[in-house]
Formats: sequence, C-alpha cells, structure tokens
Amino acid sequence: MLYPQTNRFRNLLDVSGIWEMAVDKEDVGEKKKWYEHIPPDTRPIAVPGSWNDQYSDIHNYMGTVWYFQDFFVPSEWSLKLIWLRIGAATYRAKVWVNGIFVGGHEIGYLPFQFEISRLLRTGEKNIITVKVDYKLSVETIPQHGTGIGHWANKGDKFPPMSGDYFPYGGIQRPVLLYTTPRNYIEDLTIITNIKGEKGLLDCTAKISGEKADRWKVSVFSGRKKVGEKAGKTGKDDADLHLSIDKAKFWSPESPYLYKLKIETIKNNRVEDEYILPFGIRTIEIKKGKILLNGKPVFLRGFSRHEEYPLIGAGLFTPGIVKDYSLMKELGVNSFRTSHYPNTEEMMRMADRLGFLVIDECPANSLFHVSNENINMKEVITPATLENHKKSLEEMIRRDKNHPSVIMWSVANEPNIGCKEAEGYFKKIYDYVRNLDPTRFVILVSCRDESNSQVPKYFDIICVNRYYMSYNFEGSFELTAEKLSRALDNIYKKYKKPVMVTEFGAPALPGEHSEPPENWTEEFQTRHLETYLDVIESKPYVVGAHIWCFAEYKTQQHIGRVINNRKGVFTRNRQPKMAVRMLKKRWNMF
Ligand code: GCB
Repeated sequence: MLYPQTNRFRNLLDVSGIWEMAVDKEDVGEKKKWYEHIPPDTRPIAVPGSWNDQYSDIHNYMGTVWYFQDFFVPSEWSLKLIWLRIGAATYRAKVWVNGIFVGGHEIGYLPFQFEISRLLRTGEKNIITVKVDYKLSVETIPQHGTGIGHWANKGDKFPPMSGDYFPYGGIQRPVLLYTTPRNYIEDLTIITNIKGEKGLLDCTAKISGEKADRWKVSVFSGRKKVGEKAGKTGKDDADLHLSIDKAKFWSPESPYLYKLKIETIKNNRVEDEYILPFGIRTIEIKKGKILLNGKPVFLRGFSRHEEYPLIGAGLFTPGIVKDYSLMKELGVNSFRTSHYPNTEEMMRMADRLGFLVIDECPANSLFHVSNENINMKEVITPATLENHKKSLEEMIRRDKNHPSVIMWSVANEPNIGCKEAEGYFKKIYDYVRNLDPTRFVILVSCRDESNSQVPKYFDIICVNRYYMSYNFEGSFELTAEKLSRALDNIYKKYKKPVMVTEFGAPALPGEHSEPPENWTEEFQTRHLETYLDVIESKPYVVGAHIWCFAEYKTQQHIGRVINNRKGVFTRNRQPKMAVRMLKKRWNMF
C-alpha cells in the first residue's frame, strides 16, 4: 500500500487532532445507531494516540470506543477520487462516513483505506465515525491472554493479552483524507539487484481505473535524471526494467536513496504520478554469513517497542527522531520492530538513516496454554491461521519497498513444542516466501528448538535467551557456559546461521551494587557484556539484539516493576550504565 503524498495530481488533508469519543461498555452503539446520532455524553480524545493514558477510568479497558470527527472537504476535490486512510486502529475498526458504513478492518498496527468519494459532500462539513474495539480471542493476532500466552502458567497478567507489553487501544496512527485521479497508480513494487557497478531495477506497477496507454519511470539522483524507461501498460500489472551505471549502493554506512518517479500517460497526457525513494542493495546468505551488497554484515542493535508515556502506542514523531539519534550514537546498525509493525514514519527513517530492520507481524506469544488438558485444536484454529496470514500480507504490502527491511519475522516466541505447530508454521513460511522471494523469513523462538522441527523451515535460526534473568544461575561464568553450549547445540542441529534476537536483564535506574546484584545497573551491564562476549565468539552467529532499547509499559504482573525494566534507556530515554559500555563496544566496528 503506497504512503500518501501530495503532488500536482494528488492532495492530502490530515484530519487527526482532537476528536470526540464515547465509551461503549455495553456494546450498544450499533443498535442505537451512534453512526447516525452522536450520543450526548462524549469527551475529547487525541488522535493519533491510545485511549489508555488519556483517561484513568479506561486505562485498562479492552472494549469498544466510538470516535467522531467532522471535517470539511474542499469543493475542488469533487473531480477526484477521495480516500480515507487510517494508519492503524487497535485492534478492530468499523468506519462510517456521513452515517453510511464504508468498511471494517481487523489487526492493529497496519493501515487500511476506503474510497469514499460518493459519500462525501464537497464544500460542506462531513462526519467520520469509527468504532474501535480491542476484544481479543484465540482467533486474533495476537491472541487473548486468559489461559494463553507464554506466562499463562505463572498467573494472570492484567490487562490480559498473550504478550509482555501493554495492550494500548485506539486510533494510534494518523487519519488522512487524500485524493488520486480517477485513473491512478494503485501500487508499485521495486526489486533491486547489483551487477558490477550497475544497479538493476525491476519495477512493477498496478494501475487502476480506465487503463492508461503508457507508463514511464524516471530515476533521479538528487536532481539529476540517471535513468528512464517507458512502456505500454499490460493487461494487468505492468513491468519495466532499468539499469543505472556507476550506481551508489544502499548500506548502513552510506544509506543512499534515489528517487523513482512513475507517471501514467493516456492520450499523450500525464494522468497521475508518484515518487518513491528507494535504495539499491542486495541481501543474501552465503557460507553461513549475511551478505549486504556482497559483503558480510553482523547485525548489532536492539529489539524495540514503539511506545511512549501519555501517547502510548500512538505515532510520536519526536520520539522517533530521538530514538534514532540514540541508536546512532551507540553505533547500532539494526533493530527489530518487536512485536508488531512500526509506524510508517519509523520505517521511512530507517531507509534514510541506514538501519537494517527485522519487520515483525503482531503474532506474539501464540499457542502457549496454561495446562496440558487444553485441546490445541481449540487454540490453533483455521481462523487464527487466516488472520495470521492476513497480518503478514498487509505488512509486506506496506513495507516491501523499504531497502532497510531485510527480514520478515512471522512470530515472536510461539509454542513450537506442540505437534500442531509444525504444519502451521510450514504453511506460514511458504506463504511469506511466495509473497516475497527476496528477503529472509524468520521465526523468533525462546525454547523448544531442540525438540521441535519448526525452526528448520526458516532462513536464520533466531533465538531469545534469558539465563540469569529468569533462572538465577548465580554466576556470570556459569551463564556464559550455558549460553555457549545452547548456541552450539542449536547450530549443530540446524546448520544454519543463528541470531540471538533477545537477551537482557532488568535494572532499576539509580540502583547500584558492587559486586553486581540483580536489578542494579552494574548487573545489567555485566550481564550484557557476558552475553556479547559469547555471541561474538561464535562464527555462525550473524547478529545480536539486546532486549531491549528502552523500558516500556507492560501489563501488571508479579514479575514486573511497573514497566519492563530491561531497557538500557529509561522510558524517558535517559541512559543507564550499560549505555556507556555499549557505546565503546559498538563504535569500534
Ligand atoms: C521475551 C519476549 C519479550 C519479553 C521479554 C522479557 O522473551 O519476547 O516480549 O518482554 O522476553 O522481558 O522477558
């Protein structure tokens, strides 16, 4: 799905801001037709943003909330197609425009849009109504957390969801109205390759409406045109191939972005255009190493949650800029969008600043159950599989043109130890491989690698390890031995590159002890050093991501002190002691 932009054919109106909202605890809004008559007792709410930190009475609420906003559509938009695009609503949304139902969407953290031209009154006020609800079940991605989730056997978490992060609800990303011509460029896919000094480009476009006769792509380096190709539009999708001489290749050290301009032409008139920044790079695995543009690269960085105080999981652009500046200072070249697709703004910045991204769909902590008597067929359902595929398909459709994205993560820490998991995840792997043959497909696991067949289907064996955080080994030496043995065994079994996608220990900022004791900054620093020493000594390990970048809000649970404290930065992005160690260590590369 293309990111909306303005140009001579397209316009855009951001209708985010302060909206009205009504909490619908009894779920009566549809019966009472709140999409036709706004109920009297509404209150203001910021969009984008999560409802949880804006009002304390709905802090832990996972039910239904209605959103209302009126807006004015300029008269000159009447000749265009007008689209309503919601960047993300968690978890489920239904949308009405001027009282008419336009469609729904399920799965948070991904954009959805509707063409609403015929429902709008141009030159007048209009109203959007969005019903959002956060009711999870075994069929949703992620699943609900009652009896399910990888701590299911260790007592309930509140509010319940099968993961260790706060289930923030609401319209979390911008609501935009934008226009396209009636015959418009609907989609564009770019695949790049390298041959000597040449950059090769394979462009596919989907053009909708009455078919254009021709289309043209031009490539710009700054303002200079460095390539151009035109062709007839095909019956369905259209394909063009380009070659750029003496190309500059994209990498973390030199994240060079070209611009691709695509134009559609009918009767010798340009009808629509779209400009896409892109980078030329290749990514492959050879002799057990990840090669970026033919050269080995080791992924060093973090798993990171995209959330901040007050705004929750809402788009917060100063936070994005700050987090990238901190990661740059640390010498980080990579991160994982744990445990859901990040904002489009975060992804665009990764291209621009040069970060290698593991893009993760929201399938966190699937299929763990609180006791063995639960029938797995009730937990792994055909509807779960369909929703899971949908979350992957939508993530790939949104992010497929980012040079920064090098891996698709299909799940974090599912239960891969049960027999039903193998067939399920093989189907998921094949589905993603078929959608995108150019990137690595991974699954992140935390245990059961030795008695499961699931990891063998994936391109890199990604594992999370928490010795000395959940089992208290008591000595860092013993921890190092255990980690070393575990990694060697995993490699022996799978003979594929291994990545440690999570390791870390909590530290309460300001707590100190010598010798290092659990929960102190010294302990966290020593813990991370111990792991990094082992990981970097293994030639088959291709990357290390620390859990985690910053402290973040999670559910209430006896194992958490308000937030998850494994961040090397506090939730307000202040450094803990480990940051100094990492800066020294990672900036040597
Ligand atoms: C994990 C999960 C992550 C947790 C982390 C922790 O294995 O993938 O979501 O938050 O451990 O802190 O325990």
